[in-house]
Amino acid sequence: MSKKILVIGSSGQIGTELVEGLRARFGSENVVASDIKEPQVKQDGPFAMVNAMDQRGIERVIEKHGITEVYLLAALLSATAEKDPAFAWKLNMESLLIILELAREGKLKKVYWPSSIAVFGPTTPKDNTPQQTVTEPSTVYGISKLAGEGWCRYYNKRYGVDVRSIRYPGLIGWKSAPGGGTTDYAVHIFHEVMKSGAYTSFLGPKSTLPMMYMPDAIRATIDLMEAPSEQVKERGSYNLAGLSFSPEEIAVELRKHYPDFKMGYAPDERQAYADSWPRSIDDSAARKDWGWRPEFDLKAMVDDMVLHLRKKLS
Ligand code: AKB
Repeated sequence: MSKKILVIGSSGQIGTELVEGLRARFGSENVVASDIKEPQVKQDGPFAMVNAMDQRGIERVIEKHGITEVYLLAALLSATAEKDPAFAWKLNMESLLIILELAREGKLKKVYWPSSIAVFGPTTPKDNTPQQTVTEPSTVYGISKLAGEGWCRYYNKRYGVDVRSIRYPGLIGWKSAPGGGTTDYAVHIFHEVMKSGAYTSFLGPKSTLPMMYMPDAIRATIDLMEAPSEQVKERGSYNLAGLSFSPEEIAVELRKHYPDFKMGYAPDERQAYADSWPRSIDDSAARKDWGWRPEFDLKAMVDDMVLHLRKKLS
């Protein structure tokens, strides 16, 4: 049977770029995008309007297209989830359990599900945070991701489900808009510098967080899914590091392109979530098991973002 991929939550920040990356690699007709909202950018290839909690609807799409692999991206992120914790838990957990069950029943060969640095909490070591360490998350988003990692490990161990996962840091890209995360400031800042030359950050100047440029994140995701099964030793979720910076540091880098750029600070409730997360991540397990290496450092990421976003906005 040939590879047929379904991306659930394809219209969000990661989905928009992942669908493009998967279609470039495996052919447009072999990647079905699905969401409850229309895609952010027009894409060639099949699209299905389906809710990630609608088990029958998902089964119908899987049967209709002969799907063999699912990338489940639908979720409420940290800031949005805190506004409705009960719904965040329901969406983030139900959608995962539906897909894991379908895989257990043999209807899918492989599953990808993203976790996050939000599984860590204030009691976790902040620098070079290890793969295995204290995980006491303080957001409902982090609680749901930690529980999800447990379910992935369980379905793999008990039923042999081939599920793979990455703990994403904050993701930065120019093709799609972020949706409701604490790390979103690192995308907003680019749009605002180009529109108005000024930005007020909702995180304080010294809030260093682990981040990653989207091309690295998409490559990591597809590489992990394509790695031979025996190399994927971590069946909860892999730590992944790209770069780490604070609002103050990205402002310095942006001033190399926009010398008059004005940065202000008005920390809000998201500051507490950021304060509970690591500053940097130890990703040696991903490097050793399936050969992960990031390509973009802060300067390379800012240069590339400015180049592409400038073109896009003009
Ligand atoms: C968020 O800020 O909620 C996300 C994440 C770190 O998973 N970008």
